Amino acid sequence: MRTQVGIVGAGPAGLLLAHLLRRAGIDCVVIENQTRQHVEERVRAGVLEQGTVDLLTASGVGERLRREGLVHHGIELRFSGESHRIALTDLTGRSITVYGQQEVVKDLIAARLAAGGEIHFEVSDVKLSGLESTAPELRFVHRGHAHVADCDFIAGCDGFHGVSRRSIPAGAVAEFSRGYPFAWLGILAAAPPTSPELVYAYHEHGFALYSMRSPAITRLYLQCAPDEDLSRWSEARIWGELHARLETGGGWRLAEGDVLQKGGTPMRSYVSEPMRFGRLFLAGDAAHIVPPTGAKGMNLAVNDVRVLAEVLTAFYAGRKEALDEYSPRCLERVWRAEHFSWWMTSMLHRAGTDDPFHERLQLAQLKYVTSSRAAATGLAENYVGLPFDGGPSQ
Ligand code: FAS
Ligand code: PHB
Repeated sequence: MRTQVGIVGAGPAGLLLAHLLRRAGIDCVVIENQTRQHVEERVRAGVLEQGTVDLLTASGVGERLRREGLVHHGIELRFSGESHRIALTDLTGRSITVYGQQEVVKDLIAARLAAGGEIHFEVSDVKLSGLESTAPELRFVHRGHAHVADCDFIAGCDGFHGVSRRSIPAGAVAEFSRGYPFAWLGILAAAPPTSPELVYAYHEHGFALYSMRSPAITRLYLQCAPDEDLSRWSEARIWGELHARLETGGGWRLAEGDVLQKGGTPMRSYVSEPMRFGRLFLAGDAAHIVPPTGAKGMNLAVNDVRVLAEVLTAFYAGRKEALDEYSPRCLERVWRAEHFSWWMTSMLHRAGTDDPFHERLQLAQLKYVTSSRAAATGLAENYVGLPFDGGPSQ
């Protein structure tokens, strides 16, 4: 088959890129190695930045998001038995929307299929070649048949463990990474949220995060060991730790409910530079990973493909040099988000080792960010999402 852009991966990055390219009149092929059901049911991110909401809405896939998304104007930081609200909208004029990543994926799949586009699910044996030529090839097997897509460009939107980044010759990229001595255990519970906003808790037992998905579904995370055996976490133990870490002296209580899903999220900071090799462009988790404490992962993927759709549109309009803008423009935002995600993670998680100096630094940072308008504004403007391409933050 012949296409302008071969897209590997039908997660938020690949699907939104396909949507934006179609709107620009650019043809693309989307291949995905999982089933449609798998990608639509995979529970991951939950917080959309203002810019993400605006982009999805402006590009015509925000109708259900506007109807079902929960718009929030603040978050809470809990430590030393007290709760402190960060008034996101008062401080920045922008808000966040709580809307599960899987809902965004469902909306984008529906939009592509409704527009007559295709998504090749359950592909295998994906191979990229000719990346330094002007006619890269995407080979894959689908329903037992081998296919070759002759492309102008390939977009590697296949996540951290995908094939795209691994198709770049060693030495052609610089990799930057940082590990953490903890991970997250996450649950989805059939319990009505009892807090109107998200709660980030710093506690001697470890970090906990209170989030939600709907008026009937609560989303909760707690810090655990990086190699935690989740089978050792009974529901009773999970709820016990969540009560201990989230409930301060203020009388607020966490509502329990049936645990619908339980899973682990590894903590990693990672960037691969540049986000391009010849005619291969990496976007989203294929190029970078952030610890989820800052709720940046999916939002970064959105910005990457927003820029990629722009530069590809410029290329086809005759501005060949636009391709060179992609990686540097994306990396500006990537590194800002890497720092913010590392900073939120370092401030809120117990390091696991007895380090009283580090704990006092954390408390000093938490007290400062909840008592100084300037410090709170710094957290807020990163959390709601800085304007795209470094525009004015107010
Ligand atoms: P994705 O990984 O979402 O999508 C890549 C797609 O490519 C997948 O569908 C995969 O099946 C497919 N693929 C892989 N290899 C392929 C191949 N060889 N051929 C074809 N297709 C292939 N972020 C937050 O902000 N908050 C969170 O709470 C949060 N929780 C997370 C929990 C988990 C377990 C994980 C892994 C990530 C989490 N993230 C979170 C980050 C996550 O939301 C990512 O940032 C987001 O999924 C990035 O989207 P994509 O870049 O599209 O990558
Ligand atoms: C979520 O609701 O899944 C969520 C919210 C905020 C985060 C991470 C995950 O920082």
